[in-house]
Amino acid sequence: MPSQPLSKTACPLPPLGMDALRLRMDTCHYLLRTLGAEETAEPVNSVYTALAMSLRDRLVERWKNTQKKVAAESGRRTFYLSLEFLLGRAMGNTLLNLGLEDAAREALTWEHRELVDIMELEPDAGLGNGGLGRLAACFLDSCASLGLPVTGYGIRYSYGMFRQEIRGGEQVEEPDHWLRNGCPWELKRPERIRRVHFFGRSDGYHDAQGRFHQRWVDTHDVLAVPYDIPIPGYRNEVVNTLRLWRATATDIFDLGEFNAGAYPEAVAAKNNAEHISMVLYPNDSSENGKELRLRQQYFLASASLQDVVADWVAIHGEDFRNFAKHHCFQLNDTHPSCAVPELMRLLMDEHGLSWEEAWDITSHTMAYTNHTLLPEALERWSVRLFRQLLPRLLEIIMEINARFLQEVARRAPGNTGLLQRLSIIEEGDEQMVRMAHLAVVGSFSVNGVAALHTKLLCEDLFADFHHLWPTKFNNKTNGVTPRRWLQWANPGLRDLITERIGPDWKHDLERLRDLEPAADDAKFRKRWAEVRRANKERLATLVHQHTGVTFIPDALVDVQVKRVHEYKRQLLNALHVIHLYDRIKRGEANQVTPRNVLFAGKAAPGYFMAKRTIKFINNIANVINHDPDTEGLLRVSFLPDYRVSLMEQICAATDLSEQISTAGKEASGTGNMKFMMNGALTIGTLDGANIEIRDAVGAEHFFLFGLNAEEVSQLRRHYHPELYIQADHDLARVMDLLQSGYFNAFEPGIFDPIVHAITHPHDPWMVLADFTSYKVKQREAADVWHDQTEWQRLSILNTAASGIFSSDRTIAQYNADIWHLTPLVMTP
Ligand code: GPQ
Repeated sequence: MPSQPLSKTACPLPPLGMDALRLRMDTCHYLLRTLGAEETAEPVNSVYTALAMSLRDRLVERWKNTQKKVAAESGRRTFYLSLEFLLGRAMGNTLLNLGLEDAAREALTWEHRELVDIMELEPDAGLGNGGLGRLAACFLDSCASLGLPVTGYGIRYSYGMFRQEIRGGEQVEEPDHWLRNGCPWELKRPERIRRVHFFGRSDGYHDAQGRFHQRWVDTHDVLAVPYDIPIPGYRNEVVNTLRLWRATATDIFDLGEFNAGAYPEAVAAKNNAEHISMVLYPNDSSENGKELRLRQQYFLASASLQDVVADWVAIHGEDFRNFAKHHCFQLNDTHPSCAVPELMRLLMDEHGLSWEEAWDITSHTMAYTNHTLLPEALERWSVRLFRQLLPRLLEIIMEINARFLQEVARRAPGNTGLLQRLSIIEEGDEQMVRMAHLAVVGSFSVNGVAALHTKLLCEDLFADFHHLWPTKFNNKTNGVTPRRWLQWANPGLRDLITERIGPDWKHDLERLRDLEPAADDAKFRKRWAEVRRANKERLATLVHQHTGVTFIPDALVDVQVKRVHEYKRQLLNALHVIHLYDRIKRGEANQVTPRNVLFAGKAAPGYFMAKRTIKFINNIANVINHDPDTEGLLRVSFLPDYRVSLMEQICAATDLSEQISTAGKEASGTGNMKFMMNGALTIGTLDGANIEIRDAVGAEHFFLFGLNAEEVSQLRRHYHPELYIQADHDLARVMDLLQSGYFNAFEPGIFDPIVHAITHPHDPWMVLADFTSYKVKQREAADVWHDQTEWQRLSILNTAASGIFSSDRTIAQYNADIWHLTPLVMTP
C-alpha cells in the first residue's frame, strides 16, 4: 500500500460516524504516542498494532464488566483445559463480534489504507495442530456468544505450529515466531504467577494434630506467568478469558542450585525452565512420548488448577464443601489429564483434605472429551519417567488405581483379565500409565465427538468402562463457529442469506432452514452462484500467487485440506487424480469434467509416509499441470502452509469437499462442517460427522461411497488389495503408471513406499478397497456439476441444512448435560 507521511495527514477530521471517528483517534494516539511511529516511515505494521490496541481497549471494559458479573453471581463455572487453541487471527473476529467492521473500514480511509491489507499483517496464532485445537477455539467463541462463564486455560507457546514451505515438492519446516512483533491482544498478569513443581520426592510427616500427610519436597520449581487473551461474544457485551501460561525460572532455582562460580550455568537454567513453553509439539493424532511434552502437560494442569483453587480460597477459605458444585474442568483429550491427580494433590497436600473428601470433589469436577480411537494417539507415559519427573503425582495415580481396581474386583470377583484391561497401569516390559484410563476413572462425564465415534468408544475402546459405568458416557457432536466460518469468511453469502431470510439466523443457525425454498428460485440460485464465483476467483488468485498454478475458470473446485495422515487418505484422492489424467491421456478428454483439485495440509515432521504423500501430490501436480493435453481440463495444486486464515478463504470457494477417511477412523471432522455451511457438496465415507451431515442434508444430496466401519473391520482379516486391482481396469492402469515411474522419472524409487503401503494386505487404511466406489461417485458428482441448476440447488440445500453444525448447538449440549452453567446477561 502506498503511504503518505503521517505529518501530512495527521488525523484529519472528515465527516465520520461516531465509532469510526473514535477508532481513528485512538489508532492515531497509539500510533504516534505509544508506538512512536516515525513520520516518514512506512508504518503499516504499526497501524495494525495501533488498531488492535484500540480494539482491545473496547474489549477491556466489557471484560471487566463480565468478570464483575461472574463474581457477583458466584455461580458454577467451567474451565476448558487444552494443550491447543488454534485461534488464527483475532482482528476480524473482534470487529465482527463487536459490530465494528464498517467503522474500522471508515476509520482507516486516511492514508489510502485498506482494512483488508492491515488485517493481512496479523500472524495467525497457530497454537494448535488441527481439528482438536481449532475446536477449542470455536468452543471459546460459542461459550462467550452464549454468555457462558467459561475460561480457557492453555500454554503460550513462543513458537506455534511450524510454517510449511514446499521445496522441490517436499515439506520443509520453518519455525513460527508468531510473537516477533508482540501480541497486541494479550495482557500479562504478573500478579497471578504460579509455581509448578518438578522432580524431588514425596515425604511423609505428621502435622501438629498428629495426622499423617504426604508432601512433595526438594522440588525444582518453574514459574507460570499468565497472559490473558479476551474472547468476545457475538454482540452480547460478554468477554471471556483465555489464560495462557508462559514458563520462566524462579530466582531460587537459579541461585540456590549453583554457586557464584557457575554463573553461566545458573543463567542457562533459566533457559531450561523456559523450554517448557517454547514450542508446540507438531503431532496430530499421534502420541509423542517426549519428556518435555509431559512437562508441558503437567505445567498446564498444575498452574491452571492452582489458579482456580487460589480464587476459591480467597473467598471461601479452606472450606471446599461446595467446590464441586461450582466447578467443572473439561479436559480436551487426555493431554491435560494430569489435572486428576493434581487436584487430588492440591486438596490433600496443600489444603489438608482427606483422600475421600478430595476424591469426591475431583471425580465430580472432571469431564473428559475423547477425540480419537487410533491406538497410536492414545497417550501412555512410562511409570519410570513419571516417578522421576512427578513423584508425588505418580503416588496418587497408583492409589487411585488401587482403589479403583478394588471396586472392580468387588463387582467382578476373580476376573483378572478384566482387572488388567481396566487398570490405569499397563503391565509389560515397562510399566506405563494409561492416560485415557486415568481420565475415565477420574471424570464424571466421558464424551465422544460424533455419534459414530461415541458408539465405537462405548463398544470398543472403552467397552469395559462403559459396562461398568454406562451413564458416564455421552455424545457431543462437534460444531464450528458460524461467526468465523460463515459470516466472516463469506461476507457475500452472509449478506445474500440475510437479504433472503432476514438476520435471525445470525443468532440461531438452525434458521438457515428458511433458505430451503430459495433453492428452487432461479434468480436466487443465480446470485448464489455469483457470490461463490467471486470467492473462487479470489482463491484462484491466492493459489496462483503461492504455487504458480492457474486454475481453470468456472471449473469444479475440488478440495481436500486437513492434516496429512494415512487414515485421512489423501492418497486415495491422489490416485483418483491420476485416473482423471489417465482418462484425458487415453482420449476421453471430451468426457472429463474440468476440475481444479486443491490439496493443503501439514505432515508431522517425523511422519515419513505423510511427508512422502506431500511429495507424491506435488510430483503428480507438476506432471499434470505441465502436460498440454490437460489444458482447460485438470489443474492440481498443493497450497503450502495450510492454516486458519487460509481456510477462511478456501471454505468459501469450495464446490466439492473431500471427506474420504477410512470409515471408523475420523472421530468427527470439522472441516467437513465449514465446507457445508458455505455451500459445498460433500463426497465422503460413512465416517465421523459425515454421517450426521448426510442425515441433515438428505442422502440424495450427499456423494456417499466406500465401506462402512463395520465392513472395514470385517474385511481386515482377509484383505487382498490385488483383487481390487484385478477387478478394476482403471485402477490397474493407475497402478501401472505409478509403478512405471511416470511421476518420478528423475527420482527413481521414491514412491515405492507408497506403492508398497497400499498394495500390502495389512494396509490398515484399505485405500484400494474404496477406489472403485470413489471413482464412480466422483463421476456422479461431475455429472451433477454439468447441471448447474441442480448443483446450485444442492449447494443452497447444504447451507440450509448446516445449522446443527454450529458450535453454539454443541456448547448448548455440553451445558445442558455436563456443565449446567447459568448464562450471563450483560447490558451495554
Ligand atoms: N484430533 Cl486425538 C486432532 O485434531 N488431534 C488429535 O490429537 C486428536 C484428534 C481431531 C480428530 O482427528 C477429528 O476427527 C476431530 O474432529 C477433532 O479432533 C475435534 O474433535
